[in-house]
Amino acid sequence: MITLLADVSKIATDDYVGFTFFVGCMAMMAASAFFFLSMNSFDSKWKTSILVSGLITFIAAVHYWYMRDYWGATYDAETGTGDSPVFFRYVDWILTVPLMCVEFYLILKAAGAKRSLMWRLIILSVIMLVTGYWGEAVNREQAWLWGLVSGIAYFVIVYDIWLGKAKALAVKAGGATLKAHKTLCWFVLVGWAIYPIGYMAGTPGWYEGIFGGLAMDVIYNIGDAINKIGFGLVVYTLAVNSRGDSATA
Ligand SMILES: *C/C=C(C)/C=C/C=C(C)/C=C/C1=C(C)CCCC1(C)C
Repeated sequence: MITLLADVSKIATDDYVGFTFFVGCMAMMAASAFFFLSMNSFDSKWKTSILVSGLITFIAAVHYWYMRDYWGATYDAETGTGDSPVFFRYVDWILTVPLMCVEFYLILKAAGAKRSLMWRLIILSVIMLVTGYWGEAVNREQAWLWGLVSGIAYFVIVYDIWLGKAKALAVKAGGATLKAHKTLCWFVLVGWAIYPIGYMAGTPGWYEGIFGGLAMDVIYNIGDAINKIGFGLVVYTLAVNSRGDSATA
């Protein structure tokens, strides 16, 4: 018992990064179980969407497991700091954010969404993340420039779903799909905007005076919990609300 406990890395009571990694990991696991177990109660039209929701939180749960460990292993109790698991963070995002783009495509497929719409969003999200990684991990002296390029890709995504083709398809679909699309759009506009704040808190630049005192990883962890679990729940709600539609159709 005592040797077992000795192997468990402790989390200091004021280590908010470690705490949010730990809670984030549990929340992602619980959400995955929820999505996977409820999947089969929907007809095939929605099954894939719920599966993708579960995959997003599951991939995050595995990465949070590693990130929690990485932070714990590098944590220095005296200074109250550790190393940010930048690599695991971006591997997680590069897998899960494109899957969120797939979700947009899946809910709009019935209204006639084409694969090209999905690939456009995926490519934009990859540009957004690769340039973000470059600024955060490789070329930190010019983090502001990479962040700007990343931000432009982000705004094109926002434009596409709010005002572009995706919007037109959602209007065409109407009903529960339009409502769900709108909610997902708000997640991307407001929920995703949390990440650039984390980025500015964790990289050097003119913005240091504004965001420099904040803990980048806490901001990212809050963003992930809201966006990954929240996004999945919107899709789940859409599937539940559409049950009646298919029964009467
Ligand atoms: C589950 C993970 C999600 C939804 C991650 C989303 C990440 C972003 C929207 C990141 C955006 C960034 C910018 C817009 C500029 C600065 C660099 C990034 C990569 C933090």
